Amino acid sequence: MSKDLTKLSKFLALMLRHNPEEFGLSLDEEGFTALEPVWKAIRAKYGNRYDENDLLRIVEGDERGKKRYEIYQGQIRAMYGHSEPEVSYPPAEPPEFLYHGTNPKAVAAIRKEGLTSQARQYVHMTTNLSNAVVVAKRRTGNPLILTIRAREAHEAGTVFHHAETEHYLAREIPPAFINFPEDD
Ligand code: HQG
Repeated sequence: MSKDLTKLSKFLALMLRHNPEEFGLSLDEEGFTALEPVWKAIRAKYGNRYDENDLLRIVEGDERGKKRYEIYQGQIRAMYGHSEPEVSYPPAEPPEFLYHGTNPKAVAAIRKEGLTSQARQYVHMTTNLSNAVVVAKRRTGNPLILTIRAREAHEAGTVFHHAETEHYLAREIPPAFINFPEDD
């Protein structure tokens, strides 16, 4: 994705994941909002720099095939990653294992209390090991990949959601279902 489109994608994240009210948007319980006011906010910030094709390219996914947004019947939503606005998903059965990339400095706390959602609404996990590394690299030069025994956690009562092809969410993951690489 060109740098210019990354800018627009980040602006969409601000509006659709973190701060819809600031832009006069209200999200429904699945995170959808009408496209029209979203375009209004894009034009207010960037004038005519972006058109519908740019938005469609972002929705299709970035160069790694990572999809963040979805358009459906004149509405748009962020598929995951929300902080403040409460977004709900149907429960889903997870695969046997999921991955979560993190910072070695967080490991002591995660061993004790498990993975918690921090500033977001859910803990984010992926089926894609290399994308887990990319996520962790945003925070550390020394990424550490945790393996979540997701099927086992699910059977013990943790509720999972399938937000996007590679992305699963849960409110928290108890430490008993996390494999730490240093324990191998
Ligand atoms: C850590 C990206 C201390 C957690 C990706 C992470 C992702 C704890 C950080 C999505 C902890 C939270 C989300 C505990 C978890 N004590 N630290 N008990 N439990 N942590 O950004 O997963 O590219 O909220 O390991 O695809 O890094 O933006 O979550 O390091 O799916 O579209 O606290 O963001 O999507 O960080 O990333 P984040 P994340 P985009």
